[in-house]
Formats: sequence, C-alpha cells, structure tokens
Amino acid sequence: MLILVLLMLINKSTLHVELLHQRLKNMTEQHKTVLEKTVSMDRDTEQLLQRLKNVTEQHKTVLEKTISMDREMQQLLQRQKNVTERRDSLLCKQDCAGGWYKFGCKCYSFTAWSGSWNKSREFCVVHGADLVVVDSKEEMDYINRWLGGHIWLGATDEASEGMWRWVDGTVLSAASPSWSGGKPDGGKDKNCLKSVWERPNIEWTDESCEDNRYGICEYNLMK
Ligand SMILES: [Ca+2]
Ligand SMILES: [Ca+2]
Repeated sequence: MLILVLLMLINKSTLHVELLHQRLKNMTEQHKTVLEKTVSMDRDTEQLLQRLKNVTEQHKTVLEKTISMDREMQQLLQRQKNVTERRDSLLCKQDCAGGWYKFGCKCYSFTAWSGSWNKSREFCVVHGADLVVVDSKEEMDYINRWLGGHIWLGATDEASEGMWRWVDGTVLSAASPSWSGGKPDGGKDKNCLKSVWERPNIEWTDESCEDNRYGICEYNLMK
C-alpha cells in the first residue's frame, strides 16, 4: 500500500515537473518573441530618426536657398529702381518741342487757335499732349504767370453732371478753393473748365464746352 502511494506521489511530481517544464518553455518562447519585436522596433526608430534628420537637413538647405534668392531679388529690385531713376532723370533733362515751355519735367503750350473745349483737346492730343491737368500748387502758380483769363483747362463734368474729372481721370473737387466764388453753377449747360482772371488771381469757372477759347496743353517728358 505504501509503495502504491509512493508511486502515485512520484507520478504526480513527474507530471508537475513536466507542466513546469512546458510553462518554462512557453515563457522562453514569449520572451524570445518580445525580444525580437523590441529589436525590430529599435531598427524602425533608428530609420525614422535618420529620415527625420534627412528631412531637417533638406529643410535647412531650402531655407538657405530661399534667403539667398530673397537677397538677390532685393538687389535686382534696387538695381531696377536705380535704372528707372536714371532713365527718368535723363528723360527729364530733354528739351521741350519747339514753341513749348518747360516746367519741371513737363512741357506746356497754348493751342494754336481758339476752339471748343473738345477741339482744343484734339489739338493737344495731336501734339502728343493733353489739356493741362493742374495737379500741384507749383504748377498752378507757374501757368497762372502767363495765363490770361478765359483759357480751357483739362477738366469736365460732361460724362456725369457735377462729377468733375481731369482728363487723366482724377477727380476735381467742386469744393476746390481754385473755383471762382459760387462756381461751378452752370448745371448741364456748362461742363468744361476755364480759367478766369478775377483780379488779382486766376480762378476757375465752368463754361459751355462749345465756346471758342484757347486752351493750354501739357505733356510729360518722362512718358
Ligand atoms: Ca499737370
Ligand atoms: Ca456741368
């Protein structure tokens, strides 16, 4: 009986040992698998780090090129500005056409005959000019020195009553202090700008465009 019990105990121990052995084997395999995965992840991480390094270097190179191109662009723009200024300066030094008077970089002349505002403008345009656009106080003072009264200037409200525009498209305010007192007041019958001599000043008034007057033309030497 004792032997039988001993045999049973030995048998049970053997089974237990086998079970332990199997568990150890499983754990070893699991450990091996985890180790392999860790090695693989390490490799991936290294590759990713290398790629990140490459991308960072590429980015740095592109950034340096962009900065260099910006600098070149600034130099080119500055050179272009210098060339334009030199060209304008040379153009401005030219003489005006015969019979035209020079002020700054502009040339001025009266029309050769008196005519309607449109006929006067045509004369100016045929000579490469247009009716004068008075766009600074200096210019106004200059032309006033040799303007008599009743001369066509380059502004009209023909296109839209009350909306005065110079021939270059810029707006002439009806509130400009150059208008003679109470002008413009001619409504749709008077759509063209004329100088009048309101002693001691030259002032502006609206006039019928069909009146026959001399006009004053202007052209820019720099265009
Ligand atoms: Ca002008
Ligand atoms: Ca008018």
